[in-house]
Amino acid sequence: MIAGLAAPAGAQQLDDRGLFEVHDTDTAQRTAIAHSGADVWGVRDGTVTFAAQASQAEELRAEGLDLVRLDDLDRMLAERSPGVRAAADEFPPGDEAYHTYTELTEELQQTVSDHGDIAKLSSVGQSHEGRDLHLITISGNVEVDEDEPEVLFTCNQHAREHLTTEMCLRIIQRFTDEYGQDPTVTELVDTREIHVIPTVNPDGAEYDIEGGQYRGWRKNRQGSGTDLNRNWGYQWGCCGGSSGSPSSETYRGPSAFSAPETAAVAEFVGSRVVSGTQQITAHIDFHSYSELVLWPYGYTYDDTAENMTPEQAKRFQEVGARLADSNGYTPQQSSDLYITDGGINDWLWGEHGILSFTFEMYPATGGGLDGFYPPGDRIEPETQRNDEAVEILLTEAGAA
Ligand code: 0X9
Ligand code: CA
Ligand code: ZN
Repeated sequence: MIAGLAAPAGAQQLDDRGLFEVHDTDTAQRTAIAHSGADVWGVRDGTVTFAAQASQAEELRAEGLDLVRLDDLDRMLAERSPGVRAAADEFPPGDEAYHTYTELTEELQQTVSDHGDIAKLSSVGQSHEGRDLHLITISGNVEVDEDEPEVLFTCNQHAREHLTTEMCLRIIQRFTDEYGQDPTVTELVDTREIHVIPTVNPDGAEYDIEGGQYRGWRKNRQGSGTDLNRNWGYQWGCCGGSSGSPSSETYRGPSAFSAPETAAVAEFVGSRVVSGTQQITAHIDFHSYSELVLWPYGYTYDDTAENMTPEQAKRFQEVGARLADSNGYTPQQSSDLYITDGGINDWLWGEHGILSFTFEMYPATGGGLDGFYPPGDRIEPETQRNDEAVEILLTEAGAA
C-alpha cells in the first residue's frame, strides 16, 4: 500500500463553499437539492443540511427554496481541527480514538492472531491507491465454508464518515472477544458466517485526515473522485439520483463499477454465490449522519418495483421498524430521503436478493461539522447503540 500520498494538484478544494439549511422540505425538494450538485450532509424532520458553492445556492434560491446560510465551510473545517497532531496521518487532538488505516490494519492483524479459530483476515482487492480492502470473516470453524447463513457489514464508503469504520471495528471486536462469554454472541458466531469490510474507501479516509485539518472529503481518490455509493451496477445513473459531472460530490463515475473499490466488493459478493445460491442473506452499510434506518429502493419513490414484490417491501418495512426500534433511529425507504441511484442497497437487493439496509449513524442533526466528526468519546456509546440491531440482523439472516 502507498501511505501518505500528497494531495494531487488540482484536487477539488472546498473554498467558497457554505453550509446551508432548508426547513420543511418535501421529498421532491430534497431530490432537487441533491441533484443540484450540492453535498447533502444530513436530513432530519424535513430539515436538510448541505454544503454548496455560492452559484449552486443561487440556483436553488431561484427555484424558490428558502436557504439559510449557517457558516463558511473552510472556516468550520479549520476550527474543527485545532492543535498539533502526533503524526501527519493521525486524527487531531480529541479524536485520537479513531483508527487511521495503519492502526486499523494493526488492530485486524491482532484480532486474527488472538482469535485464529474464529476469525480470518483477507482482502477483497485493492483501492485505487493500492491499499488492501480488508475483509474479516468470523465464524466457528472459520477455515471451513460450512452451510450457514452469511451476513455482510460494510463501512466507510464515504471518506469523512469515520464513525462508521469504528462501528465495523466494534462488530469485529465484539464477535471475537465475547465469543464463549456472551451466549448470544457465541450462538451467532457458531451458526453464521459474519463478513466485515471496515473501510470500503481507505484512500478517501486517509486523504480526509492527512492534510493538517479535516477536509470534509466524501468520494474515493480516483481522478477528482467518484461517489462510491453512486457507482453500483443496479439502475446505475438511471433516475437523477447521481451526477455525470466529475466535480460533483455525487459523481457516479464513467460506468458502473468503474471504481476499483466497488468492483472489488461486488466481486467478493459474487463469489459467495455457491451452486447458484447467494450465501449472503443480510447486510448493513453504515453511513453518517441523521440516525436513520433505510432500505431499497433508492432509485424510485415506488414501494414496489421490479424485483420488489409487496411481500418483500413489507418485510423490509417490518425488519426496518424493528431495527429502528432497537436504536432509536427513524425507519424509512431510502428514496423517502431523496432519490439515489447506483447505491449499494439497490444492487445487493436487486441483483442478489440480499436483505440490505443503510444505517445513518449519530448524530440526528449536525448543524455543524460535528455531524461527520463527533469527538472521539462518542465512539463507544454510538457504536454500542447498534449492538442489538446487529444481533437482530444476524438473527433475521437465518429466516431469509
Ligand atoms: O447519499 C448517500 O449515499 C447516503 N447518505 S450520506 O449522507 N451518508 O451520503 C444515503 C444512501 C441511501 N440510499 C440508498 N441506500 N440507496
Ligand atoms: Ca462456521
Ligand atoms: Zn455516507
